[in-house]
Amino acid sequence: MGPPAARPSAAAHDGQGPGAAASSPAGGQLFPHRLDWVDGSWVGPLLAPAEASALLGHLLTGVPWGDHSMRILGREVPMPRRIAWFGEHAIGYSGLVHPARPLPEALRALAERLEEATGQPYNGVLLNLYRDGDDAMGWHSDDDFDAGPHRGIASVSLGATRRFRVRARRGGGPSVGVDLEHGSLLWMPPGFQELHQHAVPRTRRAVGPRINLTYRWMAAPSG
Ligand SMILES: O=C(O)CCC(=O)C(=O)O
Ligand SMILES: [Mn+2]
Repeated sequence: MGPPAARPSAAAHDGQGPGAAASSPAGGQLFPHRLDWVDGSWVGPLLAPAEASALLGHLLTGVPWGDHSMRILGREVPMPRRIAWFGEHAIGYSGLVHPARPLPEALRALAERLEEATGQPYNGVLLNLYRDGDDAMGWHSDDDFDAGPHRGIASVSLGATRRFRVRARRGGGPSVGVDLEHGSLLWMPPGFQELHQHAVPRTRRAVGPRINLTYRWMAAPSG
């Protein structure tokens, strides 16, 4: 990672998709055809379209999706997406504790591929299901859990292409966006969450369902 930047670097281009060849390996493993993005993050194709479609279909029907609510300006409102958690440890999310639950085989196999691609292990994955363009995710950073020594996040997208936006946590400045396509991987390296927030805004385009999987490492709870 380069030196800390107050805002996304000039290398980020709005709406740019994967395609640029990588010159440097990630975590000691070469990941070809990636686009280097903001402050050490990158996006690239991970799963072939048929493989991504098979996984999407499997997860849409096979995952126990949960509907939750969130508090905005003192009001309880439905969360505009469905979620599920699989991981070695419980996670606190949206005001609830989601218990530890072993990763199903397909998600464990994907964790191993991500470990190879990014050079970091993963022991948990948060799944978000965006049913259509009205489902979205507001500005936040993935820093509300103890990631121990493995602070990178690997984010796999399946289904409809949605724009993922990033902005500096401090100092203002515009956000930059990248389209996350079916079967793509976005890598957010250690240190990224401390500097940046991210969001998946609503879209007026008619889009079908999208599932995003954020793979994380969570340290064992102390005490
Ligand atoms: O859907 C996405 O691409 C982002 C999901 C996300 O930010 C999260 O799960 O924390
Ligand atoms: Mn996030």
